[in-house]
Amino acid sequence: MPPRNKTETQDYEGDILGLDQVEMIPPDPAHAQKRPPTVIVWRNVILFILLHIGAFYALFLLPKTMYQTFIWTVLIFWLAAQGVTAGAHRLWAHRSYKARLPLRIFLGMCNSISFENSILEWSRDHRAHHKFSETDADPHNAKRGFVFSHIGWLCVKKHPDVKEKGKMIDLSDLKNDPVVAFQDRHYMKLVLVFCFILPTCVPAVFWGESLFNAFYICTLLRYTLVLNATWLVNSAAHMWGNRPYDERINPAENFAVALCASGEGFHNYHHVFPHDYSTSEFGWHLNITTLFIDFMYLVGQAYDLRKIPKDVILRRKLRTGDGSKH
Ligand code: ST9
Ligand code: ZN
Ligand code: ZN
Repeated sequence: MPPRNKTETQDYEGDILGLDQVEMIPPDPAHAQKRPPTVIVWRNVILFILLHIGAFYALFLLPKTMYQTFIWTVLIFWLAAQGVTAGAHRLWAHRSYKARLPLRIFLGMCNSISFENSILEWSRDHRAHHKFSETDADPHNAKRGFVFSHIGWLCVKKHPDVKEKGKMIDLSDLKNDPVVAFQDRHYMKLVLVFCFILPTCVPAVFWGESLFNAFYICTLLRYTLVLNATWLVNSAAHMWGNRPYDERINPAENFAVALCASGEGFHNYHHVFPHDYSTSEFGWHLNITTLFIDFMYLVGQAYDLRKIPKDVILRRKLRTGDGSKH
């Protein structure tokens, strides 16, 4: 492995974005009871139901699919995943490494395949998720249960605290990044091309797959899988697994989620050290995204990779961990 640029590891206790410290806001049952009534956004409910029915139907088309279409679906899944993990999450929301313009453009395109809201909106919600973790100001507050943190939060109006406290979040770095600003401005057009048209048309044009099969498998099934893999980080990885770094918080080390979500399941570590570019104590272990960023570092597209020193991790484990090995 090439040596990392360690210039920024010294500020691990004072992250510029203020995301490194988990705010230990004590539970307030009285406040939870005061929650305003949930307003369901039926348009989203119906669209998600239709999407999942389409994805389920696509499973029956798989045996009749050309093998090239299958490979293409895996590739598009992987590109969309990198757009979220290496892009929106590790680069833009956490600034855990820096990327040159070509890589930022590539990740911006990949992110548009994922159709998970623009990088700007995704990062704003994610910064709120870390800063106000598991309170009403956290957009997918896991204290409201599995369904809410998985998909429910996208089907209801946000809690007023999300909007109110979210105003405290600084987004100037994102607004000043031309790739992020461009993607936000042209978001729906980019999604139409990268999430829907390209994944569907490439198999039909290049190897004669039917548009019908390509639409159901490469678009609906792949989109549904990427969404659910991402949502598992908010739901399952906030509920099940060991807590070797901080037993006082719910985010946990969940290997199944790490596998599905391209390396993003080491969530106890990530909430304790959110600006580690690997989102894990370890490198490539169940973590294709770290492999990808390391490769980008090798070819000069990624730099200033931030890694937490081993002695700091060990001290933290001894102080607040649950004693589990991993
Ligand atoms: C999707 C996102 O799926 C998934 C994100 C998951 C994150 C996971 C993180 C885990 C770690 C990374 C793991 C990656 C793993 C990847 C694996 C891949 C294999 N702060 O939102 P609005 C204000 S998207 C501050 O409309 P409503 C603001 O003024 C799926 N302010 O609220 C805003 O105006 P504007 C597809 C905030 O009306 C205004 O409020 N997309 C904040 O309550 C209104 O905002 C969908 O399904 C904040 N945080 O509606 C769309 N938030 O924006 C779903 C809001 O103009 N979304 N404000 O500045 C919606 O339809 C709506 O947002 C809503 C709420 C109905 C949910
Ligand atoms: Zn989390
Ligand atoms: Zn994060």
